[in-house]
Amino acid sequence: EANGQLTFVGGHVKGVAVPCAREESEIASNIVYHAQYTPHFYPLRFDQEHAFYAAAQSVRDYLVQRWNSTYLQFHKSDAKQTYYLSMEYLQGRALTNAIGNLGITDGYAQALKSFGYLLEDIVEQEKDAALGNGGLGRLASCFLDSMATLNLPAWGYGLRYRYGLFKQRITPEGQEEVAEDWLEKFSPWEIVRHDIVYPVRFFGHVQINPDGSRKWVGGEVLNALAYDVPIPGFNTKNTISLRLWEAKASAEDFNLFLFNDGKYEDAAHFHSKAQQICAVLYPGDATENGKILRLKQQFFLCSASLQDIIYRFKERRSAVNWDNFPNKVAVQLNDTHPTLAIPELMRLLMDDGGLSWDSAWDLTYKTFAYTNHTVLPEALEKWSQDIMRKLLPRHFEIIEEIDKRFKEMVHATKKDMAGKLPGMQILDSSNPQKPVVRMANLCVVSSHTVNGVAQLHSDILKAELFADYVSIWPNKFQNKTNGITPRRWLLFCNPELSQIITKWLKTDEWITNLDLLSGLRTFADNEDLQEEWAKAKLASKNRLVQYVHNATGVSIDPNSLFDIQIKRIHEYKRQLLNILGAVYRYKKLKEMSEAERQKVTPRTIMIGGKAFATYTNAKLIVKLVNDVGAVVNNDPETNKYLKIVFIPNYNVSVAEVLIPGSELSQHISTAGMEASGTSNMKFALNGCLIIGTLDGANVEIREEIGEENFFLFGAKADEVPRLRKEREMGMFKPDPRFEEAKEFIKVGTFGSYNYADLLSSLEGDSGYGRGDYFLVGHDFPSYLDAQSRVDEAYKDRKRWLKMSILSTAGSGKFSSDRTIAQYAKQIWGIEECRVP
Ligand code: GPQ
Repeated sequence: EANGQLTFVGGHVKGVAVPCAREESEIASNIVYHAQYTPHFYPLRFDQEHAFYAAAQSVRDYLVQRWNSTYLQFHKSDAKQTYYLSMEYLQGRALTNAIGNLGITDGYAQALKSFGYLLEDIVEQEKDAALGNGGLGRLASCFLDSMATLNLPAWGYGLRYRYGLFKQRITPEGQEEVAEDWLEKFSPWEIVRHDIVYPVRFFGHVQINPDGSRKWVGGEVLNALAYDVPIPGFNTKNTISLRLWEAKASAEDFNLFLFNDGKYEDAAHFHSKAQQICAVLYPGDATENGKILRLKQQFFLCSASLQDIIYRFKERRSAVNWDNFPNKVAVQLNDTHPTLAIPELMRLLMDDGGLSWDSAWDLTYKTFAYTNHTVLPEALEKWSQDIMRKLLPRHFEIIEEIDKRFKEMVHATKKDMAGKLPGMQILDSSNPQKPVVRMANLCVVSSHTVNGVAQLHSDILKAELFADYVSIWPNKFQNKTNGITPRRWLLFCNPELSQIITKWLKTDEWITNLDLLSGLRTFADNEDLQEEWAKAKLASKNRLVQYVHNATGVSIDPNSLFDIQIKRIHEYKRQLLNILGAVYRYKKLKEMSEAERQKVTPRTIMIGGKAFATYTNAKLIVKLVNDVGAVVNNDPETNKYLKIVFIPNYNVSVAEVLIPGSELSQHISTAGMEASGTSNMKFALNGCLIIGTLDGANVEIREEIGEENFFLFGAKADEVPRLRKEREMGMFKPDPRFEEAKEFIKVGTFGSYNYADLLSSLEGDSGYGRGDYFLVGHDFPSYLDAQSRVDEAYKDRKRWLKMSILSTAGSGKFSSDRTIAQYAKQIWGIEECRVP
């Protein structure tokens, strides 16, 4: 228009036709259009990879149109919005999800067929976007899916890491990490917004102005550039954004003088600094440089996102009334990683906005909410005060002031709690050599709401980690049990089972109202359903057999019980308990006669997961599983009855193949240590039975699906401290079966490496890295008993199928739609804002 504005009609610019074909022929011509006119490849070829990129670009056209409509709707309504700040997102692949959510899967399958391609081959061409480590990052991605599907005005903010989570290779030495170049070619889903750029400062100093106000100046300034990824909702036009920041230096920072003087590296000094920030997810933090880089990453996310949030707040009103800010903005902190958003908002409001401390604090407190995802002490972030003061001098001042005022408040209004201040205060200088900032404490003090991620976890937070704060703010603490998106984790990854569910429930509304799955309970004994159910499971198992063969070369038997544990490798998750149980099973099989063996339930145990690159014991566990598998799988005497497979490079798209094909899955962490777990929910949803401890969300899953359908074992969370103490007093008597399993490894059954170092962590009564802190020995006998109950149950096919159906039927609660609806109502105070 003459005023320099574009007029949008239904998401696209007035007068411009947009291809929004549903017909196969039109979809095909859109794909061809992209292959021709937005080419990224040599024109005389059109192989599977080219077909993927052209198809994805054509899908993006639909998304862009819906995206624009969504922006417009949010802008016009000026509704309160939620901003989800997370250092991690584990998005996985996007094509199946996008066409599925848009309801055009059949059209794409047909169109690709006309080029001689199968949709299932084309989707395999996409690389996983793995901008996260594990559960916390995948939760963020499930939440975005639900926010879009529930038509909530919400944004995700993150970082655009060049190399996401490493690729795992398995060698005879164990795990090897290789950089994963997910952007090697390009991502068809991201759109760079060249006009959305904010400066972010590091280092420098605080300047005190004549009027007493303060300003942060000097240091280095880099730019944050926005890359947007569309997040389509299911069965709605609403398409929200995941905005990922990339660090850039400006042309002015390029020193032409030095360059022409032959000093090429010095000339591009700032450009290389910028590249470091978004180079990798979680840079190693063993060195001081590594720590500074990680803190830079965190601040970069926080500063760019808040500037963007404030820009949007201002853009929507002619005069700025800051009082309105918390009525328009809710910020959710995904763990403590984005905590610096708190002092950054204070700084922006006071130093740029001219507000007083009290006004700025009032707005900040009403804006932030914090989710805690762990009670493990080593995972609670503590930053060196020295590093923080150096990198962010103004923020450090603000944190000191928050801490000071908090302590004053306690002395003034909660006198009886004053004695507890050493544990509650933000700055901990009790070790003068290493004074630290406790990020969780900063979050609790500065947020209006704090939540845990499963009922048991939230109870532990209130009773232990944050107990003292509960006396001060009894209403601040909530529970929001995690959830998973039923689109990716059932509808798209398990179409066979989905069809059966729709057929028996006579509706597909379960896709957005997962509680309807409980309707399957009535049919749990129905033989027709059971037969259809078994057939779907077998189809998924066969797909998994193929996958395992391609990935590892190992042939597995689809008639054996498929037993899976997939998650990050960590001592508290106790993959070691699993493998010791498997070793014991193998030893018993070896001791049996062939006639006895024939009565045993055949099993295939699959274990997958990545170990942090510097976590020695976790890496040894990976090696042990592989070493055990190499012997067991090649033992002709027993390998009809037992196989043990390590699944390499576990990630989101691998999970989408493994979970539908699973029959038993292991969620066996030491009670009280797994905040929630979310793969437990994915398995149960796909009709897989669970062997597990009373930990995290297992507790609620068992409640929902019925205790008779859950293989429970192990110590309870409230027994763990006593058991550890008893062990320290030398009162623990190991079960002989436990000693037998360890001994079988030590004598060299599985190769020349004797694992003395790893196994010694399970021995002794106490000491660093000894004394079996995770209670593997204590829980081992009850674990074996639970496994025997599994073997018996599997022999009764009808009973097993019934339990499987009841698992799915009881999974309704674990939809992330439910979780997000609760956050929206009980924490954020936001409402639906639907594109008409
Ligand atoms: N979790 Cl603090 C992570 O994946 N990474 C982290 O840094 C922290 C927690 C997990 C947690 O271990 C699981 O129990 C949860 O299910 C998951 O977060 C999501 O809440």
